[in-house]
Amino acid sequence: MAISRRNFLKCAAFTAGGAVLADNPFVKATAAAAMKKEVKHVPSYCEMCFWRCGLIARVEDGRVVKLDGNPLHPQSRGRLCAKGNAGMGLLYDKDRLKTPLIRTGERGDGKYRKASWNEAYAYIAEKLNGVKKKYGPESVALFSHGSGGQYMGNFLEAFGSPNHSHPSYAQCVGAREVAFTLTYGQGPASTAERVDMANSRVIALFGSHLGENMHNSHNQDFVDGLGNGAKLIVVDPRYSTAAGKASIWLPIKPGTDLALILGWINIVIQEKWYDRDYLEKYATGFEQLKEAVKEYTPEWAARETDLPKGDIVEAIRELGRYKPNVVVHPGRHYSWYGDDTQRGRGLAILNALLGTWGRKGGLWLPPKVNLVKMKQTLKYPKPRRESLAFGDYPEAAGGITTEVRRATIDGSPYPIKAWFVIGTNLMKTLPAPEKTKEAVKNLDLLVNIDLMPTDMVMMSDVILPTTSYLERHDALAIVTQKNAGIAIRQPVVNPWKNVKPAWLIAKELCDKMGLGKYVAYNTLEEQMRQQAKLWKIDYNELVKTGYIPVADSYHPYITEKNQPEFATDSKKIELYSSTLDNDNMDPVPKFTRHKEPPAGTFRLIYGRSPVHTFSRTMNNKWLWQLKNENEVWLSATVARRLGIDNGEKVFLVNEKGVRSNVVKAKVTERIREDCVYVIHGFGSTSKRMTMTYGRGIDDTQMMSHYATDPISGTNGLRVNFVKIVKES
Ligand SMILES: Nc1nc2c(c(=O)[nH]1)N[C@H]1C(S)=C(S)[C@@H](COP(=O)(O)OP(=O)(O)OC[C@H]3O[C@@H](n4cnc5c(=O)[nH]c(N)nc54)[C@H](O)[C@@H]3O)O[C@H]1N2
Ligand SMILES: Nc1nc2c(c(=O)[nH]1)N[C@H]1C(S)=C(S)[C@@H](COP(=O)(O)OP(=O)(O)OC[C@H]3O[C@@H](n4cnc5c(=O)[nH]c(N)nc54)[C@H](O)[C@@H]3O)O[C@H]1N2
Ligand code: SF4
Ligand SMILES: [Mo]
Repeated sequence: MAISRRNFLKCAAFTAGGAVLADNPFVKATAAAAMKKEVKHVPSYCEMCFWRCGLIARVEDGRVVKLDGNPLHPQSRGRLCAKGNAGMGLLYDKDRLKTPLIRTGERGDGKYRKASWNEAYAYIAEKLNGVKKKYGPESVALFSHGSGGQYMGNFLEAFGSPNHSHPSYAQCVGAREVAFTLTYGQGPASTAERVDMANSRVIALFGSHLGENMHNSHNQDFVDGLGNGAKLIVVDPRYSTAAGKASIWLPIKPGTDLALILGWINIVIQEKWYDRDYLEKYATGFEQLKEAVKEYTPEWAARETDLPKGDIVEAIRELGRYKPNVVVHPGRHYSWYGDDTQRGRGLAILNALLGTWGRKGGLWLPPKVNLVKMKQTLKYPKPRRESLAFGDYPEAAGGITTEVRRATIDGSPYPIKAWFVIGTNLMKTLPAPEKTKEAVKNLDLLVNIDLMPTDMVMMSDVILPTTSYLERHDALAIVTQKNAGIAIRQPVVNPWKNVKPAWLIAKELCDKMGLGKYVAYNTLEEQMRQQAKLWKIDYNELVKTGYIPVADSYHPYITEKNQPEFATDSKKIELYSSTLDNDNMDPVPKFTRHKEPPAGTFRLIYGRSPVHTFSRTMNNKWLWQLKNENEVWLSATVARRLGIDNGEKVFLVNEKGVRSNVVKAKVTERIREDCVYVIHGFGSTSKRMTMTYGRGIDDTQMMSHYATDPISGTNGLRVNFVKIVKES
């Protein structure tokens, strides 16, 4: 049994106090203090990123001193990643917002006065009523990321607006969800991606820089798979951490992934690597697919992708040999080049040909859970107008942030005049940040609900400071991994200063606007208890353990009795998409070339640091010590040509002449010559973020361009070209 810190201190105090130092008053005082320390272990779940691992907080005298993974929770399995471990850095960040603030100067000049919550609500209510009267309730929009979004979403609906948008759709995973839904009738993730890497014989990654992209149990599965002898194929213009573990690394020309995918599909069909029985039973459109891809020969794919033909062929044969216990990882961050739904369709089709959906080592089947969520008791009013957040994109499946921004600028199809922003730093998250600034100029009201004085927060009219995930309840979470369970988020410590959780802010805003009837609870916990009762779960037990598994009747793989269901029109896997055909889009993906970097410029690509999440952790003093600035990766050949030494100070200039901050050059053989790479999230422009202000390159600042996917409406962000300039 491990000695707890409390017992250890007790022992130490006892020996010290009992012998030589018996009369030392200082020792007596500390010993007494140590004896009195109240130690608690409180379970909850993490939101340093959106993997939402179960955690156990060690709280001493009301202060969190350590966070560990909850062994019961399938997404942590007893461990947290570095970001999760550093949660106290957010909780106790001295730069945190402490009280509501109302702007007194011009937008963006950083001048605010402290306000009470009532004053802040009154200010918001007056402006909202003005917008409603002049333009209608639908002229209010919400941008959200994270757990607070649901409560503010309820507020928006009660107010009468359908304009809720999410960076996790248009700047992240949207195109994947659309692509897989077109093919399989649903996406490849439930709570998290259902990739059975721990049991795969061959894993292929397109981008998907696992190990840098640090989602806890996903990386555990990846490592287990490699430990079990899985072969790894990595397609990445950069020799990523994952590429370092690969038996085949394909340093693809950026933007040509679809050429490789189509080439592979063609080889699978020509060389008959596909799973014939599986396709006969579950898929439709094979003949049309075969016909459509026959022009995509290995020679052609090699030319387009700048990869050796032999490697292309060998990699796909390796997948074919071990099918169906293999997986072409569906990926997560999809907003790359603007043809991202079609790239996703290609990955979905490849998996279908290899028969991986519902197979061990492939993509496990979605769990069927019979857990009904509590319904809104009173129906929200029907919005007078349709949401403009879906644009004109035929398969848009989520609110598109950049559509709301566009409508805010040009007022069509109707004006947007107020923004609520919660849990997203739009200045770092949406491409073409100059457009975000332009849109904000048109607003009558901009409210931000956040913990930190970020770039976006410091543009607001009203700043509402909120609790961190360690200080609040959030609605009970259904966790669906290979099994299902319920997880609780509960305060591990009392909220500090004058901050409030999002559920309370939404409720109080509803009250203020005369919409209180739409909120059926006094405290969220009251509702959580009701929900637990409905699910026949012991709430008190959940409070103690953090996670309770629910009925285990679930089988991850296809068997005779356990058959997959596909919610497509044909009820089969659609290799040829009739929906896309109806939309006048390519029913089978076609390759189109993307613009290449003009001479003297490089394509800007980006990714993650394993110890940071987007732009939200850069001011965290623990993580700051691990990494407080990014660098520009550039190829050693290019560096020689430009006379840049490793570690030399450089900056980037984009096609519109926008200049980045200065950082060190990382001269390396680990990247192609046609691109440069930075880690996303750095380069804060907010002086109140004292640890991170002005540090590092902001990739978003360099993204004057983006390419819109015609099917899903999501953004392609890897279409910007930059020059590298030596500071000297
Ligand atoms: N530590 C940490 N982990 C995270 C996050 C975080 O913020 N921090 N965020 C989470 C979230 S929400 C997401 S969406 C994911 C994002 O992480 P991923 O889904 O892994 O993102 P990708 O864009 O697929 O991968 C980035 C890699 O793509 C490579 N790349 C660039 N251009 C191309 C190209 O044209 N073709 C190919 N094949 N590769 C290319 C880059 O070199 C880089 O190695 O990470 C998740 N995990
Ligand atoms: N240029 C570029 N743009 C990108 C990406 C990229 O790699 N490069 N990645 C894209 C991807 S994959 C994603 S998912 C998005 C992520 O985009 P965002 O979710 O906008 O990510 P962050 O920049 O971390 O902003 C999060 C904000 O939430 C605040 N916050 C943290 N915890 C809480 C909380 O509990 N409550 C509230 N109310 N606020 C909180 C933080 O202080 C911060 O202001 O960005 C996308 N945009
Ligand atoms: S992966 Fe890390 S940061 Fe994300 S939820 Fe899990 S412990 Fe927290
Ligand atoms: Mo994301």
